[in-house]
Amino acid sequence: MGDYRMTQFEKVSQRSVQHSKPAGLVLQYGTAGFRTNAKQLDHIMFRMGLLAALRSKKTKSTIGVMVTASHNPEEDNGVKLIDPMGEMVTPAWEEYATLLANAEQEGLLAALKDVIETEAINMSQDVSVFIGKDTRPSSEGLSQAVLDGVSSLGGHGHDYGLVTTPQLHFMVRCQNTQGCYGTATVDGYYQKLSKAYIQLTKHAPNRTDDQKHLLVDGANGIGALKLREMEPFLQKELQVSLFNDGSSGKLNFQCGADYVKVQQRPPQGVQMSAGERCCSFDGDADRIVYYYNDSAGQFHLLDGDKIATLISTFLKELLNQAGLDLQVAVVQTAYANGSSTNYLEETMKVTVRCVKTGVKHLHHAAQEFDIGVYFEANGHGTVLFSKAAEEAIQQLALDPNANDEKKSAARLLENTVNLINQTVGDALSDMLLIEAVLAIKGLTIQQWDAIYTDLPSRQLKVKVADRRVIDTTDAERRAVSPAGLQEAIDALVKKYKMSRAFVRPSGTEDVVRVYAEADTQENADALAHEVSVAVYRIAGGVGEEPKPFH
Ligand code: NG1
Ligand code: ZN
Repeated sequence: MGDYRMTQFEKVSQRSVQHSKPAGLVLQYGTAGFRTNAKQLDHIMFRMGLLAALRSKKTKSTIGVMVTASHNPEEDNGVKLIDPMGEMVTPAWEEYATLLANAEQEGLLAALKDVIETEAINMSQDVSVFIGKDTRPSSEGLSQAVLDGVSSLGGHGHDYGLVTTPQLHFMVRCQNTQGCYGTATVDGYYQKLSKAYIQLTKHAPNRTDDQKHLLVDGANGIGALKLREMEPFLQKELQVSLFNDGSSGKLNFQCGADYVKVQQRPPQGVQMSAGERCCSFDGDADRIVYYYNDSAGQFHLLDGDKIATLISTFLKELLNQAGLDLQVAVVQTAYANGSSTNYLEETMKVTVRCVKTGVKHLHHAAQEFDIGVYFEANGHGTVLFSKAAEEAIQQLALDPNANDEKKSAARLLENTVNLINQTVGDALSDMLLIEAVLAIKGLTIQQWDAIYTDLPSRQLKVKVADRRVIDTTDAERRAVSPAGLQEAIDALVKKYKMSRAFVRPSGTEDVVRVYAEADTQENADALAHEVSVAVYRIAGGVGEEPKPFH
């Protein structure tokens, strides 16, 4: 009794041959999805299309698939899945992603059926998947492979083409909230954000054109294109000089947020005068850092920690004015500068929580508070408002009995909520929020920078044979294996003042990351180097032993 129509599984089987897996290749769904050289990713994309289709059936919602490798070099690419409310896919499904990705060609159907069975997925349920990509040359073909995966399970994929990562997250949430969060189009995104931004800047009426001026390094990526698109919506309330817009330079090469943060120097290709406010996006525009050169030519970086401080201070002040009793907390990782943590806890009296590296951990922790501000030091971050907090703000803004000061604060808070992309860190949204806060508070970038002074720090990488030999605890601040490593780090840290150091295996690169801070830059550099040597010797370093930093 053969069925003459092709079954779904036969179709998957047939199409998968066109996206065949190199035998023996093993890849992990890491802190930011799959990420490696683009040449190794075609089968991964097809399979993530399949998995997104299953996730859509399971959740009866739209799921997102973003093709990007963020701040990695142009020859890399990657993919991550977006859950219905616009957040990172839930951990159990990261495991399925790894399973599907590593099934050899002949085992793919069995792996797929395993997921279907374990999750009891109703295969007659409809499928809706939103797909976006960054500007890498490889993204075009790879996003086609995702679409192929979706359609071979009979699903409908909506291809948004070139979008920033946070725009796709935003649109997934809009779609699954039936428009409550906004309209699921790129224009809908510009409209929502620009409206809120223009409302906020009305509270800073006398700004000069100079004060509205911002230098932006687009990392030669998608953020540059999308900023150009958004500019007309901002009605000259922000006046941008855009550099590294992708017209000639290479993606993330000597520019972009990661370069500026890790190298602690300005990007190539930006003409900065003393005191001018500048910012850099990363390659998919979900990170932002600010910086300026002072009149002595000294470079000053304002990273995710400074951003979190500015935003949480602003929110706390507004809540006070509004008389709203809502708790503001800041979520950081071990990479947060010690001075920022100190300032937030001691001076600002806000709750600070430290979690493991990776956006999903920060996002999750931030959800536990009325208002959770989360930022990685590298500039990825946003603010989450609980439903109760949003309702309290809205109610007060409409309350006929509230006094003018309270009402005005509530309206400012309302527009702040609308300006923030609550799904994920968003360079465009964060930039507008920072610009609005500086305008309303009448702060220059130097005054913002002076809120607290960073401890000098240094980040390094060490190559080891297998980075999984390093296991950590206490939000990655201590290594539990290999034996002797933590003791070695403790002994080195003791040699310096105001010092701290930790190591952890990277989730996106085949390296061990080393972080150190101390009272002077020389000491931070020396400590980072000494810890690198300890990692090299105790954790199976490969290649040459790390050389001193200078
Ligand atoms: P890994 O490679 O796991 O350190 C890096 C960043 C993370 C996060 C991810 C995703 C640092 C030290 N690490 O992760 O914070 O942003 O990339 O892009 O910045
Ligand atoms: Zn990114």
